[in-house]
Amino acid sequence: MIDLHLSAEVHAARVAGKPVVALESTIITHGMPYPQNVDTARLVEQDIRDAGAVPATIAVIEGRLHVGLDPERLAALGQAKGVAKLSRADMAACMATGGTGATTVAATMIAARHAGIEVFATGGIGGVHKGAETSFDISADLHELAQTPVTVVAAGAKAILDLPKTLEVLETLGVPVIAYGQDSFPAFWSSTSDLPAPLRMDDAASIARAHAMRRALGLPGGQLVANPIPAADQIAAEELAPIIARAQAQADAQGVSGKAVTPFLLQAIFEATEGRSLTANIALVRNNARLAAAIAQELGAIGR
Ligand code: PSU
Ligand code: MN
Repeated sequence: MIDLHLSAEVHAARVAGKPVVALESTIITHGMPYPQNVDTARLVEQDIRDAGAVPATIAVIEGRLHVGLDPERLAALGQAKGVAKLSRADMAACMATGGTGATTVAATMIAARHAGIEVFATGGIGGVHKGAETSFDISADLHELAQTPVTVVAAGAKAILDLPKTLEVLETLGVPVIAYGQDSFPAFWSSTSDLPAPLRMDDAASIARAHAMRRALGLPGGQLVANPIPAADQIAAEELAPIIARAQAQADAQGVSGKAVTPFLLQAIFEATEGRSLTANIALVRNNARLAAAIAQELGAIGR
């Protein structure tokens, strides 16, 4: 029933029992401008190979669920206009109607589980938006983390969000939030925030063991690994705060809502920082890819 297509590379990895790391595609279609989006996607894939694992970028193309995109499909997706942004709610409908769409964190987790991939790298997960008490805008990514057993490596949640509320919801949903190598919860473009992370681990092996332990306990959800952006690449939170506030005010004034909010804010911040937010975003995704590859390898060593 599911038209699943594995890239040759992912198929070979499966046969050989090599570790695989899932990658999302919304960051390509909605998170970064062309051509940096395609360049970054290629670099991130190569980072994973260099770290000894195999990348599987996920997207729905003409109804087919692709796990691993060959370079031509990746380049085409990165230039295509009006690609749908697929989350848990719309992924099946897109596949059923032969549509094309990029997968968010939530939809990528669903696809990864279906393909037997347990580790996934992205930039930052979606979360509770500022003003959620009136807009009710809470990303489906949070609920997915509570349901789908995939370890997601991100640089925390995007700093455009209400980070304290995002952590509260993750706690309510029983999602482990593990800061990597530090006590504070990282804030996407900035390596630290004033929020303590609920858990801390300092090596990939511990994260893999915790993943395997959840599996052994039969717990349904995944883990969020919050990996700080390298200090040299970060933008100070104090510098970003007024820029984010202005972007949010623009979004509110223009009545931006639903799926459009996150891409709108990222674009406004890109313009206000003259591209520096994108440079930082690229650095943090690559950093996350390397850690995810290490976790996938450790998980492979543990076995099932
Ligand atoms: N990480 C990035 N850039 C992005 C995203 C993540 O560095 O654009 C995307 C992911 O696909 C994530 C989505 O799932 O933003 C969150 O969207 P929303 O807030 O509408 O759930
Ligand atoms: Mn939303």
